[in-house]
Amino acid sequence: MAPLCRKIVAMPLITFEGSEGCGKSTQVKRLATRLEKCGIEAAVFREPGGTAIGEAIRHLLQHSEENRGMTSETQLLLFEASCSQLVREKIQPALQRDEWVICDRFFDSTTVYQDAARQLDLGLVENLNAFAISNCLPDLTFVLDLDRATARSRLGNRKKIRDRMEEESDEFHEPVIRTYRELAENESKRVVLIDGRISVEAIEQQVWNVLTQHFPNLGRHQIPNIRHQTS
Ligand code: ATM
Repeated sequence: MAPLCRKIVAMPLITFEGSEGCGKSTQVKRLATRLEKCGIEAAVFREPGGTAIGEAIRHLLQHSEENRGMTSETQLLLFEASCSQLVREKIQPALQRDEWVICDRFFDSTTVYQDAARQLDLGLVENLNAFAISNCLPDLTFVLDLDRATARSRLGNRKKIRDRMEEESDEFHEPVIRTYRELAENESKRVVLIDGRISVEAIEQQVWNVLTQHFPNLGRHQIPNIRHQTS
């Protein structure tokens, strides 16, 4: 496997991961708001997506009717294409401008979904991931861990139209949940597992606690990328 490289720039790249219905998008928004209250403007992106090309790829993958027959191999390459565009067009420039970056899914999703769930070769997926993310290995990744039964009941209550991937069976989603847990065990310095069954507020607080441990000056208005401070 090609080595995953650390960023050269000092600004944090934070990613959120988890199986469907786990509440990660809510936490992405809450973290961005909380950082803003500390005077930190974070750039927020999602994967797949985040760029015009990435959003077009997202549509191809999730909704476009004529693509129902898309193979797992094609899906993998499209996810990698979206990621590589996002990294070069948005994430690297944002970090270089001294902005914090938060991403709703990133390359760990590709490892988990394309290898564990779609059963593509892990070595191949890891090599493509390394190529796509270049030097942008996240500083911290929060995985919201949610069992399938709870996710199913949450999703049942949502009004949103379900996309093609959300229509996958439990047999598809179970390895996703399991592999995220393994990832957190194997990469415990970077990947933090949080119980997705607790309240939205409690999850937000846990995320914040971890973040302030990692970045001790956070909230004390001393870190270099604080914007718009008047006093
Ligand atoms: P969100 O709706 O959470 O953004 O996820 C999009 C779907 O794309 C999600 N499917 N489900 N369920 C996970 C999937 N996905 C991959 O399969 N590989 C990837 O690399 C990424 C980023 C997402």
